[in-house]
Amino acid sequence: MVDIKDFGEYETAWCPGCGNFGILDALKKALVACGLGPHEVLIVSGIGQAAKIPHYLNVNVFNGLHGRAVPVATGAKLAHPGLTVIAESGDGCMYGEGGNHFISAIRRNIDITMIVHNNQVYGLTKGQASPTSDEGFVTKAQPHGVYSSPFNPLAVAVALDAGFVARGYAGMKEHLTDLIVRAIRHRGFSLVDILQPCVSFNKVNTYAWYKERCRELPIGYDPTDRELAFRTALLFGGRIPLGVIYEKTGRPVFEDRFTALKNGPLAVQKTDFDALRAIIADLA
Ligand SMILES: Cc1ncc(C[n+]2csc(CCOP(=O)(O)OP(=O)(O)O)c2C)c(N)n1
Ligand code: SF4
Repeated sequence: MVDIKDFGEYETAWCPGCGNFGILDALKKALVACGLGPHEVLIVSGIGQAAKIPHYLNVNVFNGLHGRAVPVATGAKLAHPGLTVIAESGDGCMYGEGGNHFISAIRRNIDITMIVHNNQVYGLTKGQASPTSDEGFVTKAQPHGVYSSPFNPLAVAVALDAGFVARGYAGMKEHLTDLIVRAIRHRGFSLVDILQPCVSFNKVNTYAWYKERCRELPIGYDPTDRELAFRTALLFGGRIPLGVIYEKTGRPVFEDRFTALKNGPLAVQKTDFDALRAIIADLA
């Protein structure tokens, strides 16, 4: 049986009080609840404070370039569909540098779980605005306040008909654990956007700020109602709904369309070098 200790305990480089700690804890608990052993899980990240998460877990890991977690996760899932593949990074990494990959993964409906630590700021590089920063947010790099309007990942995901769209909060660990479990179990692309206080560089969206606003979705909320999901995804400010905002099953999953995978995972298939040489010769 899998135990939380199997995922290890490591010293971190995060500031005391950072929301990343709650997310790491919830993730470990979710993996245990799913009964997944470390060898069955791959976590891919990019660059940033959130992207250090695989350094602090005993699982298969790949820490790549800024914004490139999703393409690596996609390749890994195609090579080995039996793995539980999680792409996990910050809002800058996933929605800024990796924004187009986010959109493409939803359109493909590849069976990966995307976990985004959304602190509405670039933490690692000391507090510049990120794509989810509110308009007017003042930073050292944006002394007159942010001019652009914020990117809304949930509304974009619902608009693209993503199969599973959820929002959690790092300060509500049990609730967050349940969301991650449901996201991992969902077959197809799933997004868990997690509100994460950055105690060093975001002095607006603090624990107290979230406590006042974050509310679980009402009992009876129907996540299969896409119009309702879209309206819910637009709520941010006075009230912030948490939970599974949209869920849709039955969309074809990307890896199921690959004839090459009918003979088993690429990871264990033998390479046909003669066929490969013939293709290269044809291209020459
Ligand atoms: C292509 C590229 N652009 C910029 C950087 C510099 N950089 C490193 S981390 C980072 C911001 C990370 O912010 P976010 O993804 O929100 O994660 P956080 O640190 O807040 O967890 C930036 C801009 C980089 N490493 N590579
Ligand atoms: S800078 Fe912010 S995001 Fe980075 S470790 Fe510190 S509190 Fe966390």
